[in-house]
Amino acid sequence: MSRLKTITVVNVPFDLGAGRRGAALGPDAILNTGLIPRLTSLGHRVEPIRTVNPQNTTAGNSVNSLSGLLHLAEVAATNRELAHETAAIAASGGFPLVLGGDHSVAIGTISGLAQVHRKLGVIWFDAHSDLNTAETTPSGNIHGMSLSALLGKGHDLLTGLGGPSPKLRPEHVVLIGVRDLDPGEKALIAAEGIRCFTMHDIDRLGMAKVMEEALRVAGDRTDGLHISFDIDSVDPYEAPGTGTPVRGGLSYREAHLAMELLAESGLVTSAELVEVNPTLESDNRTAKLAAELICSLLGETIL
Ligand code: 6HN
Ligand code: MN
Ligand code: MN
Ligand code: MN
Repeated sequence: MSRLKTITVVNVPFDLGAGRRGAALGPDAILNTGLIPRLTSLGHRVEPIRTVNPQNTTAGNSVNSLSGLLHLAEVAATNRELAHETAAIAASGGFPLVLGGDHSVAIGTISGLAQVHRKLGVIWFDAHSDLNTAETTPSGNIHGMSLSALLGKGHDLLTGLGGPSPKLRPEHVVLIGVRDLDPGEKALIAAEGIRCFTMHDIDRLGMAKVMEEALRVAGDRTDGLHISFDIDSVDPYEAPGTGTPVRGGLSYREAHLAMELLAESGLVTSAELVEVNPTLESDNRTAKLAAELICSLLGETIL
């Protein structure tokens, strides 16, 4: 796969999958840092931006408390539309770059990609694992359930979105940066045998070794590699503008090194950057970091 890509940015200003509002402002904050000219100067071709325009309303029966899932109808509708976009971009050989939004948008991004890549590998950077279900969730927030839905566990409206379930096989998924798991998530990681590099593992092995192994797992007999990057994987010192910060995360350089090694691998076919919440900071620090990490992933180097 060529290092120079035809990139289509898909904005998803949606935050009803999270417990607090504000991540809907993430795409604009990231773009306002000058992301597009920077990608162009790397030699990529950048197509006109697409925006998935969800009904971001809390009116009516949007809180579906019967199922225990908050805003299920809105999450499903937004992700259905997003899946159409990523499927079309991937089918035409382009590189979909999704800007969230909360992490529930991974359901749409990856459900679309799975229509084109039957054996998609995913590297999921996150302080959390997003492996809750309606039975195990402590919050009802669907952004904590996106990876489980993609693995076929959860509400039919989420698992069945944009094609048959499951969208991903557990042996093709790698988690990196994890440090806050709920009991049901720990059980699912063990039951499914999902590769999980916690912060403890990163401390012990170093990020270079972790990425080498992650690429081996997610790149082994897969036909595409997606990067789902929750900005809360990075330490809150560098990324304070996010809704569910957890201490003890990736350092600035660890995050960049991971992106640089992914770029070097030449294997990445799509990416998403989620959970930037500009309302929680005043200096756009987290959006700037997000844009930088995207550029590292897409080939920007120090020298
Ligand atoms: N995220 N495990 C918690 C929950 O509510 O299920 C937090 C989830 C955070 C989700 O950051 O994408
Ligand atoms: Mn997440
Ligand atoms: Mn998270
Ligand atoms: Mn927790």
